[in-house]
Amino acid sequence: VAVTAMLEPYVELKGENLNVAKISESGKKQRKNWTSMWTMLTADQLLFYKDKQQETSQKPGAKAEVVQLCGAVIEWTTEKSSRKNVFQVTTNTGSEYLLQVDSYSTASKWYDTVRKAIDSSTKA
Ligand code: I3P
Repeated sequence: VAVTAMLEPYVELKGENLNVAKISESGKKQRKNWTSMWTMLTADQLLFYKDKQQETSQKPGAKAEVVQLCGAVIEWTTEKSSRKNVFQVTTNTGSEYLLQVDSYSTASKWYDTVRKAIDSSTKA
């Protein structure tokens, strides 16, 4: 078990505040509304929480928005926002999320790691 675990690529990211705009839900266009979300990456999901407190909250209803990465597509975009460092995640059910943060190094760290999670969870 330990050996297999070591061979798995490390794709998780701990919580960090990213700006998120859901622009499409199941293929239906949504009004763009940028929100700062406490974001985490697991091996196959992006999790959006209102804030860091909500992540550890035991209260019912304090749930994350879950984005399934199996079969998703990620790409940088300069056309869908006037903001810098914006990338889009499109799920296999047709939901589209824009993610953004002013720091390029933070944005590219998230982009690269989410891309790896998409690749490994899609292959699995
Ligand atoms: C939108 C808001 C967004 C902006 C969007 C506007 O207006 O200003 O921040 O996106 O531009 O429509 P409203 O709050 O009235 O809905 P960016 O910040 O990403 O540029 P868009 O219509 O060009 O997407």
